[in-house]
Amino acid sequence: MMYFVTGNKGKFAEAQAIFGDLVQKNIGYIEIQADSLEEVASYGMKEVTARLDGPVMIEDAGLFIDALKGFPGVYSAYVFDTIGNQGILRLMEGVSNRGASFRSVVGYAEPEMEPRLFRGELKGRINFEPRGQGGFGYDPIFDVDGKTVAEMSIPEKNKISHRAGSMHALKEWLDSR
Ligand code: ITT
Repeated sequence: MMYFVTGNKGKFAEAQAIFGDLVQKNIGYIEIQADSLEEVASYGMKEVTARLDGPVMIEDAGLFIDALKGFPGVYSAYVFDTIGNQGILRLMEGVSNRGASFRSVVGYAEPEMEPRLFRGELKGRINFEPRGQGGFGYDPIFDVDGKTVAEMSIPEKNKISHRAGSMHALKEWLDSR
């Protein structure tokens, strides 16, 4: 059993398909204003390990758009909640370089253990219009080889995604101990 501290149901469903025995804790933690997902996750780990007794995981993710020099990056949640996918598409109007990546950093710790971080990345392209009903967040505008992530099932997304990358890295580390 492991706790996953997140308020995001889509993330939890994807993580559960990877780990199985997972318990969602929607208790929140402070996401500091920092330059990297790693800093946000490290700081978050301090807070959740002080509050929960047991194996615990958090995950910080973001969308990094090449032509926007990595924006929205660490501001992805705020940007999604304010301008959303339509706002991103508007910022990308007339931009031919559509390259982008989703990045994920997982933080993990057990009591008395120094937290560890694991990373994953998915490279793709920003679409010209949203497509698909699955996934969450920026998935409808993020295209991988002609299909948006929102057009993928959870098992399909979990074969390639940033989150599956970071979580499988954690899983491998756990299995290798
Ligand atoms: P937590 O409670 O786990 O922090 P959150 O939704 O705030 O949930 P993040 O800060 O990690 O999660 O996510 C930043 C933003 O990026 C947020 O708007 C997400 O919807 C979006 N996002 C994260 N992972 C995504 C994915 O796999 N596909 C599409 N959008 C994603």
